[in-house]
Amino acid sequence: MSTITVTSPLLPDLDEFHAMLQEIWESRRITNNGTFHRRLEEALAAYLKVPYVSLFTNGTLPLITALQALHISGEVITTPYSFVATTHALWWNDIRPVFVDIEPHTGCIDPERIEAAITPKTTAIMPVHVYGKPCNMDAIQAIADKYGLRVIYDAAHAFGVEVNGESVLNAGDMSTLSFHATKVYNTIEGGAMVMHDAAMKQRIDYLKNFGFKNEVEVVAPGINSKMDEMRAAYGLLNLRQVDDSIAARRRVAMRYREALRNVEGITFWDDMPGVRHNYSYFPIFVDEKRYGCTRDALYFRLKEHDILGRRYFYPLISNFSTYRGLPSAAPENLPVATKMANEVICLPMHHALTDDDIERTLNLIIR
Ligand code: T4K
Repeated sequence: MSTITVTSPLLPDLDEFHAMLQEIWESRRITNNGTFHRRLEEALAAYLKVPYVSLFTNGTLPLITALQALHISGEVITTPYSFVATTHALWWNDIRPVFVDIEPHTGCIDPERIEAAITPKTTAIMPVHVYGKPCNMDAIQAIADKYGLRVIYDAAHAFGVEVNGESVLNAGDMSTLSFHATKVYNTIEGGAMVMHDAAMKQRIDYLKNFGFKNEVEVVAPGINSKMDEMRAAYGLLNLRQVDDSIAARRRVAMRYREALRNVEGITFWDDMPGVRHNYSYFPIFVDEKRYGCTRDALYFRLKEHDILGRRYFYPLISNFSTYRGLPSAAPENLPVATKMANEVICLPMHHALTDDDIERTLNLIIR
């Protein structure tokens, strides 16, 4: 029986990719803001309905660079329920993370708990649209405006997500994306930053190229995080098929929901009204008492049958050794996140799942 992985990369047509590689080979321009890099930035800005996009080599460096560009220091309020890169970006900037609990109906930071965590050292909020579920952006912005805080969204999971026709990437001061192989849209490794004005786009473009403004001027101690031409070309091809991929993921989500709706002890989220979801993940939550076995028992049962779900995001970031000692990391401060991390399994979710794959997975959950 074949292995079913939690995700599988969207791959461009090899012949088309080869034709693009041929073009790159002939031009001999293989990186440093080449033609494909520029074309992909424009194509993404149009697709995502955002004013400016700056490409990066992954989804972690735009987070680190955004904090640098906005001169964020002191303390930043963030969520413990995310991939560890979110908090690591703060650590790399010598910023103290302050963890705030999440909403049970989205998994995103709970705006009602943010104000209590603000201190004179707080300079920003870094929320995550976890699994592509939109944060409560209006409430977060209202708090940020009241206290003069910046908002940087980790939108690694939120490619193409819209609320009432507006991209979630337009919220806050900046948003960052990951184009890792495991994401809805991938450039193998890759990422991007979305910003609102040309001056910031210019600054970010300098920062991701060591800070160089021209051959002789460096505006700031930047980093090297430029996407190369091969990945940009690959990204252009994948952009053509991402809508079909999202539609295929949606069909998987619909089947999972239909089959699991009345399974005692298993819960999941439905679509939110007015939201264009990207179905990047399909988390289910296992209530041990009602389901009759633990989350881990179900996780390992799936694994024994070559179905590789993932316990994203267990352990919580606040439980990793680097962050465990922070006062805000105490489990009593994070009851909703702690419960979610202990109950979650992300089921296989990607465009290439067959009906057999889906039924094989469901049959092991519905006993
Ligand atoms: N912020 C958030 C909220 C994030 O979730 C992430 C990354 C970031 C920031 C940082 O973005 P990047 O710097 O990574 O661009 C994955 C990814 O490495 C990571 O990008 C992602 N989030 C995180 C949630 O998950 P793993 O360790 O779970 O991946 P792995 O290698 O176990 O792969 C999962 C499954 O996917 C495998 O069982 C097989 C399948 N797979 C994977 C790869 C890489 C394939 O079929 N083909 C492949 O090439 O981390």
